[in-house]
Amino acid sequence: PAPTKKVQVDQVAYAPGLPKHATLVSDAATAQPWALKNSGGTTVATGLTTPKGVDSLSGDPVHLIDFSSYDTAGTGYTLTVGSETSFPFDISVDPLKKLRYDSLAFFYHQRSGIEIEAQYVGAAYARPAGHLDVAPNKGDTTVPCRSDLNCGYTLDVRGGWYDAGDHGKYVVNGGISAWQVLNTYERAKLIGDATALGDGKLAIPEKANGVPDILDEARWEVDFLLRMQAPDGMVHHKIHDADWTGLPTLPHQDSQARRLSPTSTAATLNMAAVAAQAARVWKTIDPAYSAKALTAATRAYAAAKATPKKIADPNDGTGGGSYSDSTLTDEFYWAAAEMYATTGEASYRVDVTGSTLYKGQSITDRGYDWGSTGPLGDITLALVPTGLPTADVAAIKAAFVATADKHLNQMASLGYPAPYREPDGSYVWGSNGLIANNASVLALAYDFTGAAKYREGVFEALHYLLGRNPVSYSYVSGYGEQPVRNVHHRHWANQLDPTLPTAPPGVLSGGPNSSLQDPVAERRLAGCKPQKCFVDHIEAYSLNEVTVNWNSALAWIANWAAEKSGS
Ligand code: 9MR
Repeated sequence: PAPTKKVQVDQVAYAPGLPKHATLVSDAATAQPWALKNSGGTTVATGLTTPKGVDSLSGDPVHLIDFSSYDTAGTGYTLTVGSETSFPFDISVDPLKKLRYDSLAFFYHQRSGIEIEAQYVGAAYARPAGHLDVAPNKGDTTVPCRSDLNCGYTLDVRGGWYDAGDHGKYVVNGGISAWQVLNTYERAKLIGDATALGDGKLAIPEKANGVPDILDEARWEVDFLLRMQAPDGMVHHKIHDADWTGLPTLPHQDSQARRLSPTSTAATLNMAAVAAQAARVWKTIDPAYSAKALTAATRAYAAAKATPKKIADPNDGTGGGSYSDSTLTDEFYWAAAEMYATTGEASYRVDVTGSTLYKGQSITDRGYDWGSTGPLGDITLALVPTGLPTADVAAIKAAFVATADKHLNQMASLGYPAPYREPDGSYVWGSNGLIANNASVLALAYDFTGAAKYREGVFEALHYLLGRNPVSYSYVSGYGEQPVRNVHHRHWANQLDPTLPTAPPGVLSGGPNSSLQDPVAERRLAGCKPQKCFVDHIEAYSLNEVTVNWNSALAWIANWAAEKSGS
């Protein structure tokens, strides 16, 4: 295990002009003196800690350190209490300017069906194309259905992004990720500032095609989602290996058979939602593509309405994740919202306004993820001008603001504030993704109200992810003094093979998971408190994997925070 600090800080940076908080681990009952030192070791500010008792999510006895009063930009600051010193950090917005692009760069690395070129990623990360039916690959240009299905066709489902450390491609997870990348752009364009998201900002093959790179990257996934549509309009839930491969295995080395799992209503609605969003985003940029996406979305939406309860098998988890979800009210609402926002058609409007989730009934303080997509529809309806009554849109925004208030209330009681709560107090698989998504709820509350406390909450969440947590890790690779280095990934497997790289900068680890769902977690973490259920180990796939949906959440908030920092 890596050493934990007694003075826990964001190991990357605090933004000038915003509150600056750190956490002292100490069972002293009284306030302790702290000192902020600059890179030369000179004390530039001092103060007293505030004892807060034993923290519920970490079990640590904690004190709050508030050094907000010091606001001089610089690098290499440290906080000291007695003989304990924090990792160094900056007071600066510069790291955010980099993180906004590094977090998006992740997706090019995850591309299937295309060579990853050294000119964009450096020699260590370059690799041949995966899954274009070049031996030993057995897919993905003519993929049959699972043997028990006999669907009578094969599909060309090349392309898209690999989900995570594995080589599966799952519609419901790829879909929300593409949506979130597209929403990063769409939100900036509609109510923020999209100038930093233009063409030429990312190192990808499409960087000089006149189209914003963030859209080019998302299109790689949207194209794949469209390919997953079956002849009847339904969408296959996923395509992945027949059996799990070992670590390391680069995509082009994978010799497993590839199989389509059955179509599902969730995947069909998910594709409908994203394709409808894509039709809107590309309407003027590429009208033919926009029309193609809308046709696919329309067919998918109709197919889902005709087959409303086809649930993906929860036990279909060999060689890939199951991503099964039996509650589809939220997917129906999300898809209807996207179809309506894009087309304005009355039938979709009826489906939106008739949903039990309408007017802000889907957002909770747990947040949203691949199985809970209603809030994505809310975000679209709150941002994109539609013909819905102003009062109804206001109710959606108010629900986000009320949820953001709940986050702030809970964060105020925590030693390591993070906007996320499960009803039972646990932390689940991908807790960092949920935290990042809930940070976007705080960000939207700021967009809707302009109240400073919500913006501060977003940065507090970033501080947790970047090191102000009880395990002293920056959960973003390449960022901070002690970043995760051994994420679960079949290429970035340096821990197992020193000739392979660690993760490139800007990749978010899944983070603490109190359910201990892999052998390393079981062995090492029995009895852990939720925020402490973490090890930086490559085999700890239930703690330290990386995925497209967690990085899309990180990219969304990093871009928002960079925008709000004037960069
Ligand atoms: O992120 C998924 C999480 O919500 C589930 O609890 C977990 C177990 O089913 O699966 C996670 O997704 C993994 C997927 O099944 C396979 N690819 C890697 C994903 C991240 O670990």
